[in-house]
Amino acid sequence: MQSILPLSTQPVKPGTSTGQQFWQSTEKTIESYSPADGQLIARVHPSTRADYDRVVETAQAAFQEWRLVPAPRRGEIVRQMGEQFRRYKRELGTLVSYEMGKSLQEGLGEVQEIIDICDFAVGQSRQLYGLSMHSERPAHRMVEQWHPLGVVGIISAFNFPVAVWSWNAMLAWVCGDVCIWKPSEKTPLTALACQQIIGEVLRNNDVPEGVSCLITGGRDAGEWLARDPRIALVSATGSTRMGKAVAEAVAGRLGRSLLELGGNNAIIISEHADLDLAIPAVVFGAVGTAGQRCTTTRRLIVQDSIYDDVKNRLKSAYAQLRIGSPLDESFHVGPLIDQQAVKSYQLAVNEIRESGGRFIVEPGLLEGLGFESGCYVRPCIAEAENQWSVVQRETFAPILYLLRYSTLDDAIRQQNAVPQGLSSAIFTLNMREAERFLSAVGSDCGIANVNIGTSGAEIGGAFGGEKETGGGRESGSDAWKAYMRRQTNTVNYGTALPLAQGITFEL
Ligand code: UN1
Repeated sequence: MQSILPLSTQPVKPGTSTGQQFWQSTEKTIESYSPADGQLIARVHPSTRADYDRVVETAQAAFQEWRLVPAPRRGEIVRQMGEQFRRYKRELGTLVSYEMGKSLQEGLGEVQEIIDICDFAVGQSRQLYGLSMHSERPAHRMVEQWHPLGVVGIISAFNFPVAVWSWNAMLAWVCGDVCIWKPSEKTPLTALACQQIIGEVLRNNDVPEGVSCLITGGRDAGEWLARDPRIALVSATGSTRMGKAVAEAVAGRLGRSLLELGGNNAIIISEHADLDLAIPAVVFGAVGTAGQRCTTTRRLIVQDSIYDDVKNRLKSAYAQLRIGSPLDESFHVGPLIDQQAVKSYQLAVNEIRESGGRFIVEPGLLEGLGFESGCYVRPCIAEAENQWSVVQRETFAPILYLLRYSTLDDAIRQQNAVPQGLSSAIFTLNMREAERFLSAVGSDCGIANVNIGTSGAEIGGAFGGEKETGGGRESGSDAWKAYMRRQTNTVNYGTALPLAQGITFEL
């Protein structure tokens, strides 16, 4: 494990990844506890405002050079980073699992997402295409080109402590931008490990100091990025509340933001579904990462005629779930991130009961040997109604709401009747139903799947959602465009000066 972490018995100081340390010491430290066993695993210095300003200046200076490096060469450096992440997959995946609490499988899967986006970004580095247009004027040429944007601020959440950073950073780098990363204060150590892993590549390639920067801290540090006109793009992942604050601050200075916020994702199970596919998809979607993915399945909308069958199958599937240490691969479900998350789970459970909800799989807090951190809760299922306020909100915990429908249009209406719009899915073997769900009158989400669940998206597609999910798109498809500025060029290579729109102007 030590090989991916700075060797020090002192609280770790963040900085730029090539090693420069210009951090002021503060008495205060951020403490990272593992929800797996409740142990304090590191103390990290939070950045001061003065640290932050130094970082931004260093990043700005690095940008002056980095934007001149040919994009395929930037891609080559990202390729080498991908190799490093392949080399350290197990160590980093284990640290993700230990610091964040997701299962080792999912921790390794998260590092695999980094490797995948590195590969994607390498290809993208040779495909930063602009269009060419035919000018309406003779002897004129019109094209558009894409230029690097500047300093990109990345605010990431605890639940995907490293992958979401990489979707942003790898693309931003091939696009010629430089990055300042503010990881969640709940998972600072995995972020420091990533900086350490790529530091070697940056040093070996003489990449300017400041292409990859890290600041640590809570809300304050996020606000510095959001309010700072030197930050060309703020890409933020987290709660809708946080996203609204970032969006307001960035919009107030007419900056750019890319938001990936809460989800309230539903799966529709039609009477034409293959339940052998649907049930495991629902269970993985609802309890994977202990219900703390933004793509977690929170609502299940089941057709009346198969409702009881689905309910019974879910009960027996949940009875087989094994809850325990995320590092032990024989368990399906690990802990929540901290005791504050446990409180939100308990509050939601109480509210479900007060609203008249009936649990078909009971909630609960696990105690005793192996559960000393106090963060392990039972995944539960409640029969509920879509309009209840508890159902309308995203509770980051393994709580699944069971809803029912009679007609497909009613199912789609319920699926869309929440403030969030990230991920959605239908299980059906009926082609008409599937296509209707994907049509303009179907799901209103950024992600809509057929016969697979709501979570576990591949990096190749654009990732993000509508409404309170924030509208941003990250990772695949043409998400790279958010990290560049578009310039339209019209060149006159003739001997006359014809004006557009047929206007004549003679002197
Ligand atoms: C998140 O929870 O913020 O689709 C990201 C998924 C993962 C990413 C989730 N690939 O579930």
